[in-house]
Amino acid sequence: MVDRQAVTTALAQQRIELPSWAFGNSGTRFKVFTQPGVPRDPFEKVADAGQVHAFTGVAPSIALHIPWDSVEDWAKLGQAASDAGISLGTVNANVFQDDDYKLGSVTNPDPRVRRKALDHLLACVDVMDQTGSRDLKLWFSDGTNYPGQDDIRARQDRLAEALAAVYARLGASQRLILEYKLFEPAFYTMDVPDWGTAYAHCLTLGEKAKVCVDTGHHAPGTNIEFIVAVLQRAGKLGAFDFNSRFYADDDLIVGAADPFQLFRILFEVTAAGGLAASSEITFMLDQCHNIEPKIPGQIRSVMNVQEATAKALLVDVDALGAAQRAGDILGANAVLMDAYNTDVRPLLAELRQSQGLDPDPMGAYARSGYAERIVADRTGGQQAGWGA
Ligand SMILES: [Mn+2]
Repeated sequence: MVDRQAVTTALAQQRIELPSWAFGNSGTRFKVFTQPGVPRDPFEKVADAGQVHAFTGVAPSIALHIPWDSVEDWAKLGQAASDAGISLGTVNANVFQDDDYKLGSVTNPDPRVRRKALDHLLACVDVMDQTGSRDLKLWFSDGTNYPGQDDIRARQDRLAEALAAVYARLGASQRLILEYKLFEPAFYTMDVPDWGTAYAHCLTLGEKAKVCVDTGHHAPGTNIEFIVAVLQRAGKLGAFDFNSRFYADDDLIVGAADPFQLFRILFEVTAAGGLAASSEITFMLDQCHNIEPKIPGQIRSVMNVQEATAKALLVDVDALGAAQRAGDILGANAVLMDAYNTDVRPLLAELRQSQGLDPDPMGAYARSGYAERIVADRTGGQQAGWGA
C-alpha cells in the first residue's frame, strides 16, 4: 500500500532550482527572438525566479552563471533574492565563450590558456564563498573536431590537473559537480562526453565531486534511468539538469517530449531515497524558452517535475518487490504503469491549497498582472540574453 501522507510530505519537501538564464532572451544559432519585459540584469532575473517560487512553492533558489550574472556586490544580489523569497544557488562556470578557448579551455594545448581557464574556475569558488552557494557546476565545451587534432590522453591529463586544482580550493561544504555531454560544440571528441568519464574523474577527486546528469546530453535511445541508478548507488549523483529533447540538446521544457522517461528517472531517484532530507541530489532546470513566455515556461516546468515525482512516489514498491521476487513480469510492469497512469493533478492541487497557494499556478500567475507590469516597467537598457 502506498502511504498517501508520505507522498504528500515528500512532494512538499521537494526543491527545484531555477536557472537564471531561462529568464533571459535565448534562441538558436539562427535567431534570438526577444520578448518584452525580459530582465536586464541579474536583479531582475532574481525577481522573476521569485515569481516561479511564489506560485509553485517548490523553487526557492536560482542558479547563477558566471560571468553572465556577475555583479559588483554579491551581498546585494543575495538580499534581492531574499526579498524575492528565494536564495542564490549553484554557480555555473563559463569557459566556452572566449576566443582563447578555440582549442579548449582546461584541456587546451597552450598552458597560458589552461591557466586562464583555471583562474576563472577558481574565481567562481570565490563567488560561492560570497553567495553561500554549495555547488560549482562545471561543463566543458572542450573537445576536438578531427581525428589527430590533439592527443586524447594528454587532454584527459590536463583536465584531471585542472579539476584537482579546483577541488583543492573547495571549502568543507562546497562541491564540484561535473557535467558531461555527448557532442557539441566539438564533434569528434568531447573531453567529458559521458557519465563514465565524469564518474572516473569524480572518483579520483574524492567525496565532494559528483556527477551532473543533464537529461538532454545523451545519444537518442540512451537509458538515462539506468545511468541515474548506477550513479546514485555509487553515491556520485550530485545534480540533475532537467530539460527535454526530441533530437539533441534541445533544452525544451522538462517532461514535454517524454513524460514517461521523466517518470522512469524520478522513480529510480525516489526509490533510492533521492528525495529524503539527507539526499544530496540537486534538482535543477537547465532550459531555454526561445519562443514561449519565460516565467510561465518555468512554472510549467516545475509542475511537470512535480507531477512526474508524484507518480514516481505513487509506485507501490511493496507490490512491485513482491512481483519482482515472484518473477511476475507483467505484474511488476503493471504496478509501475498504474502509478504512471494516475492523474496526480488533484493531489498536487490539494497540496498547494494546504500550503496557502493557488491550486492552479499557471492561472494564478496569469491573473497576477506581473507579466504586464514587467513589460511596462522594463523599458530602456539592454535585455539579458544567452551570452550576456
Ligand atoms: Mn546542463
